Amino acid sequence: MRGLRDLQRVSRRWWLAGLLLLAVLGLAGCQPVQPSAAAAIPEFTIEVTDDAVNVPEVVPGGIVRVTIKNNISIPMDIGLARLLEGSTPEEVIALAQGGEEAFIPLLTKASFLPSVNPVDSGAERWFYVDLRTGVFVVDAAEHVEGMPGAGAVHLNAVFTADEIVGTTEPVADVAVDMVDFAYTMPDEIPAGPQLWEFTNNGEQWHMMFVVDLQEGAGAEDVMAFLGDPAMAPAGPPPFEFAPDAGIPPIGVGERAWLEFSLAPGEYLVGCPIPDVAAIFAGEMPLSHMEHGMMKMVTVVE
Ligand SMILES: [Cu+2]
Repeated sequence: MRGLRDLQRVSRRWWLAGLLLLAVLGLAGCQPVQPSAAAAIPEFTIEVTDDAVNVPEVVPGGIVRVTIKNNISIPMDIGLARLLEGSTPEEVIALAQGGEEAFIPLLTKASFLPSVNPVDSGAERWFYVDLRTGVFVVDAAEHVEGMPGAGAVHLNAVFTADEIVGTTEPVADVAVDMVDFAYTMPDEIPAGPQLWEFTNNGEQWHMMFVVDLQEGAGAEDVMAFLGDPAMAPAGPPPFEFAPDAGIPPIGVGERAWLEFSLAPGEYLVGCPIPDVAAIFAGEMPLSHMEHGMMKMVTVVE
């Protein structure tokens, strides 16, 4: 979904964070093609073609494995959203394309599930997600670096999960509980492929970027680069976004499982989303990180 970018534009001082987030999003998601961990978990595929998004009209509810295939010649940003009560697929599809002004209304109409930005041409990505039941919108748009241009082509589909079928919990290696404004998760994580379970138990949307800090760098360095660009220190940032790690924003109450693999080292995880409660109150928002939603994590051999 485009919403993250729009959300970033809500507050001008966050524009750089927006750019950095695009880098995170480009890296977030799961490894391609992986044997099913548990045959009991129902699965379905969302396939993007030149003129349509193909997905079954009715899919199994509960915990499912979703595979996203991009069968067109350009990279696409592909995401899922749950319709909140009282909203229609048409309004959510329109708002998802509507840019900055549409973002706050979108927050009240839909809840985001994982997105993969981008899915390369010909590529396939997967994740587990708890759909529960509901009506869902798929939004696929041409991937762009930086801020999305107006009038980008979107392809959409709508599907429904009527019945809880998937009741098998994937076996998570790393459980991350996200609240306003903190992560509860282990301090140490083994290197190599790990299945991370993300649960948003907060009252706002949350995400996680994962940065690999250079020796001697700390959270304050990341904050300095994510804040007001006019105030950013000179020179390159003393950190890098970890490849294939992190999760784009997910809505309140959502759960998703993504596999990624980290090399040993010291990492900072954080949520740079602006405090939407402050935005609703007409105030200049602090970021969730500034409210304390970040944590140092050690990845061990
Ligand atoms: Cu957050």
